[in-house]
Amino acid sequence: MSIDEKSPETAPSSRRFPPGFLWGAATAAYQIEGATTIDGRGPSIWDEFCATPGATRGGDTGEIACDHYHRYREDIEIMRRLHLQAYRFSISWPRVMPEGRGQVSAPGLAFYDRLVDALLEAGIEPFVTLYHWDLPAALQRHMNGWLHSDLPNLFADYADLMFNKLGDRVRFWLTLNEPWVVVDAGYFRGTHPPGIKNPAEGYQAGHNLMRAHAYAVACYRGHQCDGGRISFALNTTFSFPESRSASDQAAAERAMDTFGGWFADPAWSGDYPAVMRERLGPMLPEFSAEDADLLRRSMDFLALNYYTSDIARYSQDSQPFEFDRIVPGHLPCTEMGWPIMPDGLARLLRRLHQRYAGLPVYITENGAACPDNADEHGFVDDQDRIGYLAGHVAAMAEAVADGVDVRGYFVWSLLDNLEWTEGYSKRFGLVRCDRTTLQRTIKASGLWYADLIAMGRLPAALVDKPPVAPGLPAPGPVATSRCR
Ligand code: IFM
Repeated sequence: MSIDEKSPETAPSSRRFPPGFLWGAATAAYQIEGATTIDGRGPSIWDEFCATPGATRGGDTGEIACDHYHRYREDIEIMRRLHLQAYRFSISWPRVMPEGRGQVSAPGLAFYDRLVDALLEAGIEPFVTLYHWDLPAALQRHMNGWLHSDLPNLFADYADLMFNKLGDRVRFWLTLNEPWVVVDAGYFRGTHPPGIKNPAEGYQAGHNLMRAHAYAVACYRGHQCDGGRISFALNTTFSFPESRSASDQAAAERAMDTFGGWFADPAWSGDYPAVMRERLGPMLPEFSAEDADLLRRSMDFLALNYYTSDIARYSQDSQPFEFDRIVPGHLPCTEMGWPIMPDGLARLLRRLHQRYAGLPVYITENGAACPDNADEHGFVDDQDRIGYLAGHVAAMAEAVADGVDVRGYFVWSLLDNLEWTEGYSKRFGLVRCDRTTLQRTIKASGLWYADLIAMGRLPAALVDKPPVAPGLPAPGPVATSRCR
């Protein structure tokens, strides 16, 4: 063992993380809680969607999920064994407000109260997401969900309830998880509830989501919680230009502006990227001056969910933005069919650092679905997941060494859980959750992560020889056959 293996202080800067850096794991309510019909919880759009025959793989639902609602103490004990310093979870809106407005469920609120207390007792910092896709079904049924212009106000009322309840103990808040996915899957492609395929409605829903974010942030700032910070979780990719041509490079810029920029720009500057305004015309709603004011600087930190990257190619036929997003076919993929591209993370972090200058970054999700095989004891030796995580942690360390202010990293996910329409067939957990007994077993990746956290810096081997290819696609033609 070399000297810098022994002490974080003497490790080279490229392998150290700043003091106070938080290592965590993330989950979401509908994916793990179960207990969907007890203690006054109302139905969410995901309960209703999963009940539709053929909507999810194998007809899987969140009815039981990991039964975290009843087993949260056991799960926190596991977090302690993993040495987690932070835990990101979401509140189920219909668990605390069964109809989404008006009546409040005391047992629902009490659950999150107990959860936060138990986390703090275990020395784990809670990061709370207010909306991870489980809209109260009543709001969809009676108000048409995110298409209703008043939904942002109702969301702010719900947020206010949670700030009042937990704001004395929770210091990190996320209003929305991945508004891009809500719009893309829910309103463009119709694969998530509410199952709409209408671009104009998609842009309207996205607009109301960002207004909801802004109103909740304004409400939070009104509470003046000491040291509290708020943002929303942005999912996006780095788009590598397919070639060095000016047209491909401009296409890559447009690909990034219309993905991450679509949601992060309004929360930074109060409006959508210029390319969206120019090319979408009246389909893109306008923010009122008041909404724009609330939106501007409404992220106290940048919360990034990163899984993969892509390649952009100029294409005149692809209107209105004139690019094709290409999935590189020559790289290994996770079980989701997502190419493994840690270098995209390093590049994206540098780009975001320049574009949203001064914002600290937390990587609020990163992880891999892998074809886990459990042995007779339920143990999973998931070296592929370790490789994925190690490559991305190394990429993050590289960005930190370049001056990007990254302050935390959360693995998606703590537990194997309901991967939405994929049901339980795709497993992201550091911890296996047996589908019959719900027994939890820490995987090899969980043990690896616990060691990494205990060391507080990267092992030398990771820097000298990253376990996964850096992931920069070679310029030139790419096949799309290996990854979906
Ligand atoms: O499971 C999801 C999560 O709910 C949101 N981000 C991506 C994860 C993996 O698909």
